[in-house]
Amino acid sequence: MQLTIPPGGIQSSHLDACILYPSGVYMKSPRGYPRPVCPHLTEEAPMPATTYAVAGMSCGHCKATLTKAIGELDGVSGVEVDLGTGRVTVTTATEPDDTEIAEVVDEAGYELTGRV
Ligand SMILES: [Cu+2]
Repeated sequence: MQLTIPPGGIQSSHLDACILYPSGVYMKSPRGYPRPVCPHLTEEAPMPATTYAVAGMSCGHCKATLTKAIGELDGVSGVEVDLGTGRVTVTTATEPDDTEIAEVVDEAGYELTGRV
């Protein structure tokens, strides 16, 4: 079966209601329309977010440095740094490699003390 992802990708709100139109494009099914399981459910499954405790962050510069350093790792699609709580949440395509993340945090001058 030929799959075509519409421009802009599948919206998450469509995930429970995707049907394949003859044009080959998945769109939200009209109300009452039978709803076969959308193949994008597996492809577009929510990416895991892992939160780490990181010591040594104090300002916006720290935040920017870590966001960039961790964001450059393979498979990382998002980095959220919370200076107030000293936590860094990393969104990844697959289960993140803690050792690899700890390494870049260390290289940037901070210390990853573990998962939260
Ligand atoms: Cu700083």
